[in-house]
Amino acid sequence: MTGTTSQIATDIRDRYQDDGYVILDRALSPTEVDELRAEALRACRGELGAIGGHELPPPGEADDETIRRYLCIHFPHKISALFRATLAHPAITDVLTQLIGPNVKAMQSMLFTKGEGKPGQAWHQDEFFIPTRDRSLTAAWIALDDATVENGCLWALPGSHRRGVLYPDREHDDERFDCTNEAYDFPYREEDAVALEVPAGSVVVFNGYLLHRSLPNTGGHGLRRALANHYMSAESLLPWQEKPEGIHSGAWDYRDVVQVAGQDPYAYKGTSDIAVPHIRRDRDGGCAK
Ligand SMILES: O=C(O)CCC(=O)C(=O)O
Repeated sequence: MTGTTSQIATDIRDRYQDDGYVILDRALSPTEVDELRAEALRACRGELGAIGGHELPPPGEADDETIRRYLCIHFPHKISALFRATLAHPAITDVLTQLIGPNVKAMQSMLFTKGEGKPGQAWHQDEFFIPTRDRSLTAAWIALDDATVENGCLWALPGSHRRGVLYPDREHDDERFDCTNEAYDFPYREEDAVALEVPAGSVVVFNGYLLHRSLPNTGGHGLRRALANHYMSAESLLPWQEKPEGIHSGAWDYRDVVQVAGQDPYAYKGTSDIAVPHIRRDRDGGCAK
């Protein structure tokens, strides 16, 4: 590493440790962003494979209308070689290996299309939903449009990851947000939140304990697309999703994972096919179970 490169690496690590996030400005090229947008449209058209909760568009429906039906598709990397390859985008793995360690695996992707009027997601910590044993969960949120306050960019409470505490969660009926539970009772003020406005192609890399949210797309200027991928240290077991019967809880390790850097110390276990791509419920028709 040259002195300059190593200084950049130190800056990234310092900022990540202090704030709980770093922004990689325009890490993906405009061509890569265009390809991901085109793949997002194919997913919404149902051309990539089955997605739970998805309905095939009526014949003749305009692409614009088709993509606006949905808020978020979970696990698009399970039906798309491009989304799967993007998990291991070099600009992202380069930073992940500096923050997490040499061996990194991915377990989740989420494709947000978020047209005008679609809700945001209330305050939450990703580790609440995806618990790692070593607290290494890290997100790479790739903006596929310029993300602005108006169209529903991410917001973060800088430094809120540092206590390493997971706050309680509850259901809510706040119309601004989708049906995902919200975190509450945390010692940070709304006024301290910062809007993470970033140009398309930029990546917000953030810690699994960082409190973050997004607001609705209230703009009249189009979609706010983003691809959010989740990673962790390959050394840590992942006690996520339902544990199969008969396995001791301490041994449960979710293995529907993709190795994106280094070695997998648990390669001898093989991988499984567990995650099912599906549409996230937004507030259409309410959030009743
Ligand atoms: O993109 C959004 O609107 C919300 C994303 C988010 O909160 C997440 O990826 O954890």
